Amino acid sequence: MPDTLLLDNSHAGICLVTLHRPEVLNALNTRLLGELAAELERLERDDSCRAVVLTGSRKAFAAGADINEMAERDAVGILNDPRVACWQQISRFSKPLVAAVNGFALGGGCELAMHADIIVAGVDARFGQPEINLGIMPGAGGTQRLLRAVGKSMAMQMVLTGEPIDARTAQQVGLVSEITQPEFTVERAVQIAQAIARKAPLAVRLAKESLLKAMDTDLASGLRFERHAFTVLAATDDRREGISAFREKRAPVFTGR
Ligand code: DAK
Repeated sequence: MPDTLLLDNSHAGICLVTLHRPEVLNALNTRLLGELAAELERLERDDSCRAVVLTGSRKAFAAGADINEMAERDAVGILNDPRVACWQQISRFSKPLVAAVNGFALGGGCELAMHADIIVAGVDARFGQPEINLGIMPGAGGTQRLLRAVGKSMAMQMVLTGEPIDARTAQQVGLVSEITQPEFTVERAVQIAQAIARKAPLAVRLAKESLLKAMDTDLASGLRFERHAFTVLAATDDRREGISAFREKRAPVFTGR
């Protein structure tokens, strides 16, 4: 059992993963990142899990990399840093991932939230990349995913000043899809995950992959990928079922084939 994560499987089809190092605002140390990477790898293979919700506490989603642990690493240690493999593992997760963010999402915490496909935030959430204040810079996608999410000017401002943005600004610039009262953030994220979990699994998987392609490829290649994925889905039982259900005015029963 992981000791830096709380796991809740009480919502059908959904696994709710809660970061749990409350004494340090969920600072991401090697243990937590390793446990999270391992858990996502396990959920990847678990057919009963259709989508994952990732959250932290009311005060902090995560306040970044564990600065005390970072202080122990020199340049050589960073080159062989086991956390790099954890981040790579997390970024390969192919099922839908919804982040429910309350409080601080800073540094690695903001980067972790950006690994999610959808971010729902409490009104009190703060997103920031304060690494510059420590004489470093983001190292887990904070320059790449943030720029793609919020555009050049806001990403530059956040990374170069280290100043966080609030939830409303995060929503205005497209980092966050919805804002809720903090007590409902997780509930809303679970609702969204459940809505996705009811759809045809192959369609969800390929749609996610296709959307992510748009982040890192040119339009022609992205369109080629989309056409290919669309053609693959044309041959599925779930496509036949979806269309039949519509015509027969009933709810579809998807099988994932
Ligand atoms: N690490 C370790 N401990 C932390 C922490 C952190 N990031 N953030 C907070 N804590 C601890 C505090 O030290 C404090 O512990 P005690 O003093 O009680 O023992 C406790 O959590 C409560 O925090 P505060 O007392 O500071 O609470 P406040 O409400 O006053 O302030 C705050 C909250 C979030 C504004 C403040 O704690 C803060 O500024 N925290 C640091 C935020 C930060 O700079 N984060 C960026 C870290 S650098 C990598 C990839 C990515 C990264 C690194 C490597 N590779 C792929 C290798 C990422 C780097 C970063 O994220």
